Amino acid sequence: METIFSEKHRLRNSKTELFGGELVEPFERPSRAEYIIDRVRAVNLGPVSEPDDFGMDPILAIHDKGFIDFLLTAWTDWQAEGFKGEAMPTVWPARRMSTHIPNHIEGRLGYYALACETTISDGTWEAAYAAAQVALTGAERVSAGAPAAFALCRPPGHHAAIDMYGGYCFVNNAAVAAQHLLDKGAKRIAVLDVDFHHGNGTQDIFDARDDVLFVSLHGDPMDAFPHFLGHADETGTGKGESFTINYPLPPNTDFATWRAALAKALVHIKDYAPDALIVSLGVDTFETDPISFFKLQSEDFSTYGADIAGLGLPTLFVMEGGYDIEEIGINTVNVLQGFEQ
Ligand code: SP5
Ligand code: ZN
Repeated sequence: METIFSEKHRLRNSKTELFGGELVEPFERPSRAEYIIDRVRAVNLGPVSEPDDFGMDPILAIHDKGFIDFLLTAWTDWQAEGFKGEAMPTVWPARRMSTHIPNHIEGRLGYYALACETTISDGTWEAAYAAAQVALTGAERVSAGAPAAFALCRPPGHHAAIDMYGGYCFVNNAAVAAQHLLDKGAKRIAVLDVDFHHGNGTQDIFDARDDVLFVSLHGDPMDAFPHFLGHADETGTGKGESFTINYPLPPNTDFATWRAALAKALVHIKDYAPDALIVSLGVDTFETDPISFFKLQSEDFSTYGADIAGLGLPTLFVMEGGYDIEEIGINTVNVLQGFEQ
């Protein structure tokens, strides 16, 4: 399987994350991608290629223009205020407040953020842009007939909604790739999100659409980030009704329980008969992930990779989360090798 990878991921190198009331070194850090690409090379998974540049249009096909303009200038605008730390919101348009978009950067941060653990700093936009190009290049390969490709995106994307960033995500790489496949002639795309966290951004983007099926297995939002989306009763709206399917799972879910939910998800995907599958691949379901509560073991990732391959669909894997950094390369590549066996 070909891997698409850009060294520009390193430009996303924020120094702080708000965690437990303290500013800590971010869980989503550059070494994540280094461990994964090292493992890809160590097992000879296949060629590693640089992304092509598809420009801004495919990003603007998914995201609100005002939101992207905000991301482009947020760090400069923040610095212009003379603040010493990295950019983070401190105020939100909460219940019954105005939704006018403020002028001041502190107001705009609150308007466009869905969470404040994720800071914006130097290079954030450049890395997020490169990650989207990685996903687009992977989609291009699958569109051209590759049975599978791995878009090693960093920063991740599945929490980024039409006009919101957060959860370490800025541009929704999987959604940008899905739209690209549709634009290239696919009629239906399925997105299977196996990251520990609910893919609220992807769900938001395709909520009212029937040309993208969104299926997610994740920690129950009653107990896990992003807390405010991902319940089983969210099934899509309007034309998109029944094209969103959520499997929230409780703390300490083991592989047997997780795999049973995956089996149900795969039946829905098969029935939908998509032209291609996008897997939002987060390996934060691992038993020792520092911020998650599922109990998958390394060999389980190989097993479920093979389960996904059973669909027989052209498949683009798009990297999302995973924070047990020492094991992230093994677990990620186990899925890809399990798929190829
Ligand atoms: C892409 C992705 O995986 N994003 C995840 C963002 C999660 N950020 C908030 C984490 C809050 C974790 N609280 C964990 C408590 C652990 N005891
Ligand atoms: Zn996650």
